[in-house]
Amino acid sequence: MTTLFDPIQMGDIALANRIVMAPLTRNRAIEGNKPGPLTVEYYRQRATAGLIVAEASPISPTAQGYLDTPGIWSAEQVTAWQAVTKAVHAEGGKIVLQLWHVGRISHTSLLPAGEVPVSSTDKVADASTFTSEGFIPVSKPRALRDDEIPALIEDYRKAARNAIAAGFDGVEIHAANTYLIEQFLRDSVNDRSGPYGGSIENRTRLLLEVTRAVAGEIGAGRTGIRLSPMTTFTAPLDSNPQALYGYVVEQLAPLGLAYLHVIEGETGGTRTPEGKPFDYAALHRAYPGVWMLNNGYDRDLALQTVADGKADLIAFGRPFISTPDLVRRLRDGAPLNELRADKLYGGGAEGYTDYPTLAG
Ligand code: 8OZ
Repeated sequence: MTTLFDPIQMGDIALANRIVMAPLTRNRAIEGNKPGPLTVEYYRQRATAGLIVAEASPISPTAQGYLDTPGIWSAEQVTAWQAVTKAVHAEGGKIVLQLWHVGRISHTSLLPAGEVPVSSTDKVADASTFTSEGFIPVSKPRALRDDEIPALIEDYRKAARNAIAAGFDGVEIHAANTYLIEQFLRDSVNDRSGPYGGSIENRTRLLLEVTRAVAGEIGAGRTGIRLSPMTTFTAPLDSNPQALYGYVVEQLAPLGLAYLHVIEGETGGTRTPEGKPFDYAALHRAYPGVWMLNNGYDRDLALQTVADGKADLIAFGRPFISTPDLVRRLRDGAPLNELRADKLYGGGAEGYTDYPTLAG
């Protein structure tokens, strides 16, 4: 029987166990949107994870939507990330970077002078973002023109190349949590006509073009994707999530990707939103590759889910923030540290690198 603690080959990446640190925004980047020394230490402390998915990282200055997130567009950022990947590899860990474009979840004050957020639509999101002025409503976006899409895809390709130059084992394309790619996927946001709007096929086109570009650049075996069919973070659900995400998975299935990462239910919230059923097992049946699940897993559910073959990998978010030695604690059945929720976003070492590990 397979357990959570067994190794697994995931595309080109060999993992020591099936416990994944989920991508987690912590807003502790230093000047130039670079990971600093505290971030090196934070990931080093968590390197016993089978895989770390490093936090969502904007692929270009225009892709940013929150204060102090670390980017992957500049040479300085590549150098800064090298310290992170080196530290994780020295501990025997594996680490991929989540490639992020926020789309319309941004504010002009976070963008290069004169720019507004871009999206599939020019409709403003009913959402706020964190800026130097605190939490404020997002700016009205402009709809990307079809002829701007090739440059956008080029930004993803360059970011993937940069991630490999920074020493990452691969990348995860962030197609979840109602950011840019999901703003194209869902008919609740995407009001375009033309090749990127209308049918499910057209709304999925951007995701597939990005995926092929990234996989073509760094190898499919180093490319993963994250999806969140039922998350309503900054946008309503699609009118037919089962059909939309069923098509997405069917299209991704033959590409030979490292893994597919699916958030069940509402990201960071309930796994089973009231009155909103979704058949995740149907997606899994349609996907032949490595299957990662996330959201609200505890030890028992994670052990059972892997033992039952319902997932190959389980990603843990908040448990990995509070408990750097989560793998050992899960193995021993030891209790986890308490999360300091007031230290999640921004700040320094407190609630970031000062959580204790078990002695001995
Ligand atoms: C929390 C705060 C800011 C960003 C996501 C990247 O939801 C995020 C995020 C989460 O995927």
